[in-house]
Amino acid sequence: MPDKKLITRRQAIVAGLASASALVLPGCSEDLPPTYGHLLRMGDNFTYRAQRLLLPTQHPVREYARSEISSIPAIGTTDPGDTSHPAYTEELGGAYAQLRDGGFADWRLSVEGSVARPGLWSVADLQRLPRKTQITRHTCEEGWTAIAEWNGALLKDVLEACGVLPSARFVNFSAYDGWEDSIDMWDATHPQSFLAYGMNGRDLPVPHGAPVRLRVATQMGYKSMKFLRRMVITDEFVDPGLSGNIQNGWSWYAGI
Ligand SMILES: Nc1nc2c(c(=O)[nH]1)N[C@H]1C(S)=C(S)[C@@H](COP(=O)(O)O)O[C@H]1N2
Ligand SMILES: [Mo]
Repeated sequence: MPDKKLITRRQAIVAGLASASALVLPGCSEDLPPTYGHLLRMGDNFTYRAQRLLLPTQHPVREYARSEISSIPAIGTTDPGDTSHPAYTEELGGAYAQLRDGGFADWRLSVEGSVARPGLWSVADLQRLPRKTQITRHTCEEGWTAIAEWNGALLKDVLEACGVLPSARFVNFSAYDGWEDSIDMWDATHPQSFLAYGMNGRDLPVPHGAPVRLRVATQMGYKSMKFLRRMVITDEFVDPGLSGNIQNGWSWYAGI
């Protein structure tokens, strides 16, 4: 809703900085974001904790008008079912190709872990939840940004429908190109975190993550995982190792 007056995250950060004359980051382990025990990962601690201190409530990121939608390049895996793709495996890529050829009618998102009702979600199941739309800016670590409209279900609504347990702290995602990543509950329940099945008013196309991708407006583009396969809710951080962002030298936490 671009015409609605919202306090943007930027304004909130400025306000937070102005009042936080002494920004102390206490060493309470509960606040610690996960790291991989790697020296370079210490930056995660700082950005994560500083953002959580400055933005204790889930301020929305800026939304745009339809006229501001730009063309968004498809980055990384453009089709996990393409046998020539370096990430292709028969198990994942082959399975994706079959689902793609069937118009994703057989696609199911497996929801597991710290939920009262684990299960398999089809696109139609997600479409039965309230359909939400956001026009937000996608920011890639490679230096480009683009504005698109995303249509989908709030991740929060999906989690609630699955009966997420109070002990749950992380939502872990796996994709058909073998990628694994996670976000914390704060970002997962943010009002602009979507499981998107549509883009610019159409079904989500394959290069952009069909049939369903994560869309996390509060973090850099690489956190918005495409080609979703599995979603595991955990009480503890799960380190995906080389299947995660560390393979690219990217931080686990990439708040913007
Ligand atoms: N599964 C998967 N998700 C992914 C990627 C990828 O290669 N595989 N690339 C990420 C990166 S770096 C960016 S910038 C965005 C790009 O989204 P787009 O291809 O829709 O532009 O997807 C993110 N999600
Ligand atoms: Mo990216």
